[in-house]
Amino acid sequence: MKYLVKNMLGAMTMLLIGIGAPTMMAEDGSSLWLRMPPGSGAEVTAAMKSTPTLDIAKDEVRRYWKGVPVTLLHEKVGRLRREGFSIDIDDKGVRISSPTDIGLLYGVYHLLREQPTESGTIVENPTYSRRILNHWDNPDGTVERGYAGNSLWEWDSLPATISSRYAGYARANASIGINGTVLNNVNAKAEALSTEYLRKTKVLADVFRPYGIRVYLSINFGSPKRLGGLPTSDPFDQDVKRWWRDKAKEIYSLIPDFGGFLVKANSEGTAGPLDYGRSHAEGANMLADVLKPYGGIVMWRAFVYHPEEPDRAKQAYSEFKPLDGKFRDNVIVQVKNGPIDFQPREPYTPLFGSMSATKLMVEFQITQEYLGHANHLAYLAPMWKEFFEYVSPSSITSVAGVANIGNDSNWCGYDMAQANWYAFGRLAWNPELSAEEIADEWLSQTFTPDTAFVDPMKEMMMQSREAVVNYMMPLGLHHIFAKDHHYGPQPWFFDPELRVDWTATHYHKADSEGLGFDRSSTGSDAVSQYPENLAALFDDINRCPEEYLLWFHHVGWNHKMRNGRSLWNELCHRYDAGVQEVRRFQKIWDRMEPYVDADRFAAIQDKLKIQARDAVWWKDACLLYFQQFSCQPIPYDVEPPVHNLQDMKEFRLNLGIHGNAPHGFNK
Ligand code: GCW
Repeated sequence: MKYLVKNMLGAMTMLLIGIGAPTMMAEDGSSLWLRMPPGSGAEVTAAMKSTPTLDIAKDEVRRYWKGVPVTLLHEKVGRLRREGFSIDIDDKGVRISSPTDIGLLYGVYHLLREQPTESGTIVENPTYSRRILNHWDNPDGTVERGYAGNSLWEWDSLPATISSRYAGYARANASIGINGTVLNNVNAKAEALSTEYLRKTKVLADVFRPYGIRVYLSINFGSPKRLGGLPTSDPFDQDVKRWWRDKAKEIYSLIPDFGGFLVKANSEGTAGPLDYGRSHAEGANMLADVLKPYGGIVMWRAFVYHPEEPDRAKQAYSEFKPLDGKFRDNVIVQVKNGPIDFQPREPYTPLFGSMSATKLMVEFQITQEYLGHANHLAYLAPMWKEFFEYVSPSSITSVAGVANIGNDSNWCGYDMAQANWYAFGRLAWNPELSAEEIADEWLSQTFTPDTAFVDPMKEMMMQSREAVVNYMMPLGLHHIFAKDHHYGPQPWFFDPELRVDWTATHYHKADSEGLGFDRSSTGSDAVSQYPENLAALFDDINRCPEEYLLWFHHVGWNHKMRNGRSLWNELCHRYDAGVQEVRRFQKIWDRMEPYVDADRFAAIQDKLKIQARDAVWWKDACLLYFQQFSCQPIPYDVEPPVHNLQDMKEFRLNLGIHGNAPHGFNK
């Protein structure tokens, strides 16, 4: 009887929830960090004529601001730049001033984020005028290195159908100051520039414009030939130039504020000016001249490497440094933060600081191609801050980040990965912000401002990237990933049929003597590409920062580390520390249950479980493999392997859709 009553009550509750309580809907992470509680319908006035951007700004205030009346003003106060704003608050009202509508919208988002209560003045200017997401999205809906489902852009149903997520995407970006988006993969299909696709692109640009977001496209340098049917794509050919000029005219007639082109040329098999005996600068300048009359720019990537060059880390510098000063002023050379490829840790690319007559922008990777996809917690702000410790923010002109966004309901495939999208935007706005401050902001907005939650979570986020480095490739190891999917370990990977710089053994060079890639002055001499003081530091095995040791040196197994351990023992301890850290993260998260909704709590708990399992997999695979060369025992105080090497070699990742890492790996 009791049982029946209980069940009836249950059924009635379900009914009530179903009818009257939409707030009980499952928490799917789709609101990102934009979870402001409803405002008090505050009064908001704008001294100027309505525009779509101002309407959004006013609407956000009305819906989410709980305070004194707000006035929006077009005004160039003090040192305000185009997108900058100032906020003056006293007990009678808030006054947001900016020379532009978008500056006012940024001011509103700042107000809502900070919820300031005391009187005072805030002045904000973005450090960079271009803060751009790079999507590696393909026209067929797949996303290269994307782990959050398919592309957000529904090309098949555009231009007729406009998904509500387009505006949601634009709003999220505007709230953190991102003002540009490259819609398609740098491995670009020529069809991206077809009239059919440009019409679709125009619709996206129209949705994004009120949020201050400009659209850019990646182009295939071979488009005149592939799309235009010309016999060549030689940048010096008159018909080719005319083709590009006509294309630019078509683009700007549809999208008057089109941002420009992103180009991956002569890299990993893409077409480029070198195919015709022209230089990167000559190719880039031809496009720059075409876009110049419209105010467009060319972002030309420096991600190049050739099979003939024995050290891939030296390539971008060797190829681009001689071109310093040869690019038009509307060309920006886009350089990855590290000289190889978005590894968990790399020293910075030495091109930064050495091309004073060329505009440079940094390319960060927000999507975690090499840091556990959308399965591992790796808060990337500390990594990007590390870059800025070596590269002065003022030596670059703009910032790009490879997006981690897809059509998953939580946008990023992992609630915690949303922090990296957020952090990218905030750092692109102001690289001086600390990684802690950003984590604090994100946690408070995304979950709860309760310090009992924010403090331990912030500490965990701050340690998370280092944990990944430790269980994947500590002490400067790099690129020992499984071929293609870049998820699991495969330090033994070697294929004589493949170019050597696509194999793992090439990067770690383990042998009976030791481990690491010798880039010192007696090795590949990559050190010489750095400024003198750093070159000397990196070159000296006893002074080289230990986090870069195996990047720059081939180090003996018994080499004494600064803490007194041998290299082998230290390696074992680092792998172990990575694993133990993830277990600690699991415990921290478990204690957060009271502060978080049940759905996100369970989702993050699941992901941490996967990460803990993967960390052991990495540790066992790498230590057992390297042990064959060191011929030394794993120290007693390091957790012994639970796998054996042969099994690990036979395991294969069962890759899910579009190369997404699954939740398990199969034989
Ligand atoms: O990191 C490598 C990736 C490729 C990518 C390339 C690039 C878009 O593995 O998937 O291609 O870099 O940055 O061009």
